[in-house]
Amino acid sequence: MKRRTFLKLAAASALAKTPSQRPNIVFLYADDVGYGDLSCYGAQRAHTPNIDRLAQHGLRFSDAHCTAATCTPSRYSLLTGEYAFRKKGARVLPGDAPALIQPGRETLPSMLKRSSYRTAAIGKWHLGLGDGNLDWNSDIKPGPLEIGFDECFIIPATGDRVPCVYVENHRVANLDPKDPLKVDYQGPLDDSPTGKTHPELLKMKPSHGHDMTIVNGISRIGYMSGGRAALWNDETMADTLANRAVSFIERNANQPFFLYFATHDIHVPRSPNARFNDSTVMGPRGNSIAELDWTLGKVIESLQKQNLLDNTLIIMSSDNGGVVDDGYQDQAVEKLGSHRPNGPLRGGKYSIFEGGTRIPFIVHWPTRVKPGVSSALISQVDLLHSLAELTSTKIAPGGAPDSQNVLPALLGESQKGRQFLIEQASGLALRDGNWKFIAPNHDAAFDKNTNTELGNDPQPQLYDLASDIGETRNIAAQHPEKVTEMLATLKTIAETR
Ligand code: NG6
Ligand code: CA
Repeated sequence: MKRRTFLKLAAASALAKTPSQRPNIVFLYADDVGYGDLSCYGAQRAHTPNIDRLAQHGLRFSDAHCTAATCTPSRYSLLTGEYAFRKKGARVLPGDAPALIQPGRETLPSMLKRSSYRTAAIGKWHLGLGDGNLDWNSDIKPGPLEIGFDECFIIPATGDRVPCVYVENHRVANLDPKDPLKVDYQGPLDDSPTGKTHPELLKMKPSHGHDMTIVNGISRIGYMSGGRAALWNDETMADTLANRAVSFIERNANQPFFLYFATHDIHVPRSPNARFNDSTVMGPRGNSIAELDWTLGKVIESLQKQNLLDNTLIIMSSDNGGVVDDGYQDQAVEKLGSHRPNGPLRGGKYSIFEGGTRIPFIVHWPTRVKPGVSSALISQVDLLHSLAELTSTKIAPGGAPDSQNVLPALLGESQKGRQFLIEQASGLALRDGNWKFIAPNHDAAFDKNTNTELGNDPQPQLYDLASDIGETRNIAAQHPEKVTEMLATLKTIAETR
């Protein structure tokens, strides 16, 4: 190595080691938590003291977004820095879907890994595993380890989809080879009772769908057989995942780490631990919010114990908006009372209205980020570029095409985030500052199962969110020139990268 290059490298690494440049990074990804579900976002019937404290000592965003109104596409965007509508097949995946993110792609963990971060994925995955013919009894790959995570302990898909087992690195955890695990989404693998044939066996009944293999008295989506020793326990899931997160933090206390911690809470089936039974008056949905808050508390406690809290950048967010009845009779509707999962926003999970993608987003980093509230328009797709900027890491050529550097907004140094943002549900919408344009869409306008206003309309919709955050007045007819302009912008962004 030439001397000059060496000196340059030495200088770069000295710089890189200054504490403010290389914080530990914890991304706590809650599932289905809506804009109005946390007390720091106005909830009255749910109390989230740990999350509130994070917001009180950190930066709380009022206009932050996941890229889509469901899980898989949002997570895809967060990890790749690419809008999910560009990726064929990036929709809610079955539990036996192949890996959606191909090894070799630039990802958030691979970028941080190049910067010597130790990386882990713990919790919900839902981005597919294997290359199409997965044998759950042998090595499960490609998966998180092939796209930049050093270790993982994951729920393969969702809590309500088979297989109901954890995968640790390349293997199903606790699998007994004498009881092989099989998964099928086409039909039953044996004559075991299902939710459909034996509803009397269920402790939580479905309200729609979810009537296939029964695990722990809860029928799921999809069929599985075998793997009995490996089955998870829904009621200790939050504890199991929190323990894994704490262990990762403890083991890596002496070097920068990136923890992608994706909770099962508050997705269905909502089966929080019995110790949260009286946490709220809203039944399992409310009590799952309490369990989520407890989980964050465990992470904070561990960081404090390791003396790492001051130099850890914690981001807490959600993968899509809130939903009440998402397929089980869990009293969520009956006990909701005055609680508004999506606060003042219209729609929710699955919807192209703001309730679909505008979600809680809190940034906490005591040595760098001043407490406050930010109205900057930012998206989870921007984290890859922004954290590359923060850690002075180069993004691989062609990587993260839709990710913008919003670091100044993320750190509270600027109130300006992006100008434009595409929101995705069954169709697309465009934000241009406070303007919101929803492209004409002939899909159903309402989902009876979940009681959701999906926001689809064959006519163009235009809203001014500055005066109408609830998207109640379609002013497209009054502003034809704005409609034309925004449709053109949406097309340009969607068709180019
Ligand atoms: C839907 C499921 C819903 C939930 C969702 C994915 C039915 C009827 N509904 O298809 O319960 O699992 O998919 O949620 O099966 S997400 O948060 O992972 O996107
Ligand atoms: Ca979700």
